[in-house]
Amino acid sequence: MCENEIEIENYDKYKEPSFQFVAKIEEYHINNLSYNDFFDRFMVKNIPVLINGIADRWECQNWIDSSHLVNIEYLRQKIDKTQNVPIANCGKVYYNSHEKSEMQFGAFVDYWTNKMQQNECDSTNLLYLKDWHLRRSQPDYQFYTTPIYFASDWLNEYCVEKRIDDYRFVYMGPKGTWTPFHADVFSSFSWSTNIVGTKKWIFLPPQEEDKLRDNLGNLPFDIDEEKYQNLIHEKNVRSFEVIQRAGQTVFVPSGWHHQVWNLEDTISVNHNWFNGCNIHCIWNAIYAKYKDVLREIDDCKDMDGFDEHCQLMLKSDFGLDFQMFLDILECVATNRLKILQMSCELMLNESKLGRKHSIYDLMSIRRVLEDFYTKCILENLQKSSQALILEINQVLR
Ligand SMILES: O=C(O)CCC(=O)C(=O)O
Ligand SMILES: [Fe+2]
Repeated sequence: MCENEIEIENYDKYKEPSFQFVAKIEEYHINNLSYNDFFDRFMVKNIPVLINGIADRWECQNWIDSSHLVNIEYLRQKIDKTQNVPIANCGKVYYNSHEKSEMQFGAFVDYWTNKMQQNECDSTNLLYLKDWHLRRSQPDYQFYTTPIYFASDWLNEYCVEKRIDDYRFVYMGPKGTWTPFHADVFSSFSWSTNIVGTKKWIFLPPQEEDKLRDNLGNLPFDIDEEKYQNLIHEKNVRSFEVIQRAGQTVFVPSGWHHQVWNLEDTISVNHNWFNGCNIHCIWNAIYAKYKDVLREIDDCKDMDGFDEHCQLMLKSDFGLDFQMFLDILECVATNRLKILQMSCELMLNESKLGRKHSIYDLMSIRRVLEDFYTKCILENLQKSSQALILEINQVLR
């Protein structure tokens, strides 16, 4: 196996998705955690882990000054100040998130500099620059590389190949900024590396969040509120606290709800992503959302084009519809089939995807396609999924 190969030792042992109860969140250094170990102990089992040493050689180490604080001057030099960036106001609620707006990066940096200079910490209406596509907006500025553990990333593989919006972000927030209680988009994984500063995370394993729902089924916005802290106690809600310091990376598994606070001025790099280990979670989440749409517009089910209309609603509510889900699987499967059939190499960032990993990926795609085929009532998509299953069968058998 070459040094930069993303490879697993065995694919047969992962025939069915497996989950495991966790007692605590473990911590590793990259020198003691191979790709296969990460895959086997955390990614397949959908368990969080804290990893040290990932960012040691990243260019964005320059974003830290000699006092271990944010190096604002360096940011001003490197980053285009006129670009518009997404801003959340942590003091204002809009539906189930913070109120969003945009401002120029230069104006945000001025705001942050003023905040740092104030002795009195006024924590009302704090502004948080989040979900910022800096990598895409300044592609020549290579401030980090995707860690090998997270390189099997079908979402960004597809988005980059098709040149559509990716899910690679930077977060910058003054001390006191925070992200409300949520699970990630599409039920995807995320990873987050702290460049500078400290974050506090509270994690709930999947389904534990149900104990916090109100009569209408709504989840809390802020689990710090006294009533939720009491509920967590009374209902014995399992939760884990993780303190993430500069240089540490958190792996956030699928469907684990979490809330996050910046305990200091903090900058992180985050990706949302999925792959063969959690593709069934993505499909289950799309399908559940589709069922919600069906229930919502049940009274129109006899109208012409009802199925297409459901898909439109799914795309606008959830961000993914059946067609796009199948497109992603087709794109990823085609890349893996080329590796196995034509001995092509597939480079994912700087790492080569191994043969056994490619087989594992195709097995996961086939498993989810079989379910897709039985549940999808759109004839053209049924046909395409069946054709892809046959193509995979020819190579895997
Ligand atoms: O750092 C934050 O404020 C939120 C990060 C997050 O929710 C994630 O990476 O999934
Ligand atoms: Fe998240």
